[in-house]
Amino acid sequence: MAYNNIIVETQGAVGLIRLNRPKALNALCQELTEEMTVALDAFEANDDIGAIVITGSDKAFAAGADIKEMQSKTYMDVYKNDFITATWERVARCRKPVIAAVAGYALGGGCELAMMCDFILAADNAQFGQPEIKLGTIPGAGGTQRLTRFVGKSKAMEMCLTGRMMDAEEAERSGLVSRIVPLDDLEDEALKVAAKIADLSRPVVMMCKESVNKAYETTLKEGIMFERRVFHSTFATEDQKEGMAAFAEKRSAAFKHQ
Ligand code: CO8
Repeated sequence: MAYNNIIVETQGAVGLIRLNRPKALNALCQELTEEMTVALDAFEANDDIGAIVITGSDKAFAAGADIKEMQSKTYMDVYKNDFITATWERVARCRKPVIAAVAGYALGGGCELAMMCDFILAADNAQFGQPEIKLGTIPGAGGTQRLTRFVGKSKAMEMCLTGRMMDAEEAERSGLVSRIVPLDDLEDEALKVAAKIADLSRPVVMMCKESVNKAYETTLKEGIMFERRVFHSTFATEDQKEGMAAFAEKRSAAFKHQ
């Protein structure tokens, strides 16, 4: 498929999706949203891909949903179509690991998109925010929910109520991003981390991701039980046998992804 708003590449076992609407600071218009879904479906279906990186430009990961496209929509338009967020949840439903490599603005839906990924690597110029309140609306793709889980109620509340931005340092300090990388190194670093993950046992990586995500959705007791059962089930994979044999034999593991 030819994409108009994203650039899709593969680098070895890593799928790279670059948001590409530079004139609109990568605002997430409807067409971009649909293209992202198609690209993710293709990477998920491709056995040669073990991890996915989503990135933007040096100036903007994404400055939010497309305000100009949204402004005239009525309640019935957005309600009937479950406007935009139902589609974006595709990112959170990915079974393969997805890394957000964020430089510049990650605002509104851009911040929400980054938070739907499994972890966020931030360039030193990254700025995060949920400025919807300044537009007379509220975050609509998980901003009030995921941001609160990442940074706690007080900071999330302040950010959502004032719309102020958080720089990379503050985002790292408060647990929103896993770490900060110099802007020039961001993409290489994200691809390197993704390649490392893609080299591991892919089914076990998926199980691990499911288990960490469970921590957000259930009680500690149930999460621990879920984890234990998944841990047990890794023993049914060939890759667990290979991984442990390789350790004992002092060699690198050659996972077959099964
Ligand atoms: N939508 C549409 N166009 C945008 C957006 C946007 N979100 N952000 C920037 N642009 C456009 C500008 O209109 C401008 O276009 P033009 O040159 O034609 O006037 C161009 O991008 C460059 O922008 P600026 O001139 O404003 O650039 P600055 O460097 O001066 O400012 C800012 C950068 C601070 C990022 C500024 O552009 C800004 O405040 N943008 C809006 C940020 C915002 O409010 N985002 C939240 C949008 S609402 C939302 O995301 C709801 C989420 C719903 C779910 C989404 C699911 C993923």
